[in-house]
Amino acid sequence: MADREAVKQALRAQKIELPSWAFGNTGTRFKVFAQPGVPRTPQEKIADAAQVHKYTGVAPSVAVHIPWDKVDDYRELAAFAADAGTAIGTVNANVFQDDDYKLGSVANPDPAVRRKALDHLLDCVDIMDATGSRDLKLWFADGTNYPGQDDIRARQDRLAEALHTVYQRLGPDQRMLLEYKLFEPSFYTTDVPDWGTSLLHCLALGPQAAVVVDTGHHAPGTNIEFIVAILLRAGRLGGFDFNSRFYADDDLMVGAADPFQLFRILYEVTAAGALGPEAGIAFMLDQCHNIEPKIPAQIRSVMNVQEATAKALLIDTEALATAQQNGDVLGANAVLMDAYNTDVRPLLAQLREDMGLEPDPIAAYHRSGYGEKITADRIGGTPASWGS
Ligand code: RM4
Ligand code: MN
Repeated sequence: MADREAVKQALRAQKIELPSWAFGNTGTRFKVFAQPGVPRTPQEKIADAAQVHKYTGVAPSVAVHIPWDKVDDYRELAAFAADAGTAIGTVNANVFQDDDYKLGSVANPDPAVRRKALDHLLDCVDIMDATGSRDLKLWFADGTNYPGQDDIRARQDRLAEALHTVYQRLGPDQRMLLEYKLFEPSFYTTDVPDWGTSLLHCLALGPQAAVVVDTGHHAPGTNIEFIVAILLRAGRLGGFDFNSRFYADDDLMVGAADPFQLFRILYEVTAAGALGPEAGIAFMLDQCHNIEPKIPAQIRSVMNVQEATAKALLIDTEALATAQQNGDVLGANAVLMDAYNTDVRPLLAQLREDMGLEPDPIAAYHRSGYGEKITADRIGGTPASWGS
């Protein structure tokens, strides 16, 4: 049986990064529903993210998205984050919301557009230097809508060239994380549609490039934990963008649609010994809270990742190995299911008490009055939203 204290130690070591954009107003292309108290500035988003860390104790950084979180002075922003009790984490580049990018960004047939996109990516590395961020996360909307629209191989060449230039610009402790997504907004071809394409680019670039698995970016039925195992084996799993999907890129709360899948993914991580920070796996959330209140939704998401991780850590690995070795199919499966069916909430409540936190982070947040305070204080200004 897994040792409870060791499980708690491992859970303490896991750090979950929050997305700044989760705190702004978001929606679908049909409607963005405004919520009261939503941040109007990057600083207010960071303050809200700090609340999530305050009550969970395991979410000590917030990813920024540029230009949504554009400020004049990024050193100052990093200092602000530190004062608020958090830190700036991954820098996300945005080369998908400008009219110039209609035919793509770094894979665009027009060299002037490619240059503009590349300059933005290089600017993002400057921001990382100022904030002390380790990771640059790249997701490209690039692709085509119609057969014949552009040359598939030429687009890959252009993409590779841009990635190479950015890679050369990275400092020795910085990494490039390349995300993939099977489709949307491009419907015929997407330039980085899957982990294989991402991995090929990363392998060509060098050891500081790794793949990001956004759990929402796969076709229904994809065995994501298999992808995770393969990338871990290759030493090229850079991190996760966690969220839940029912259909496509839904960006719902992680662990909400399929907690069993999340458990299976985290089992691959724990089995590879890749939970702690030294393994360099970034556990990020990439979510939007369109109809639910944002700060409690982020707290819930962090708790969901912790619950799945705790269950993965509770797997009796010795019993599992024995059953596997003996070809005991049902026995091996039962070992996994025993762990999955364990109620880990008391263990996590205990862990929080050990850490000097309230056992129920959501209740503690509600009791704090922070939600009421931001609703009263944040009057006027423009609430942060998709695209700003
Ligand atoms: C993309 C991708 C990126 C995220 C944006 C908001 O679909 O998942 O990681 O930065 O959405
Ligand atoms: Mn993502």
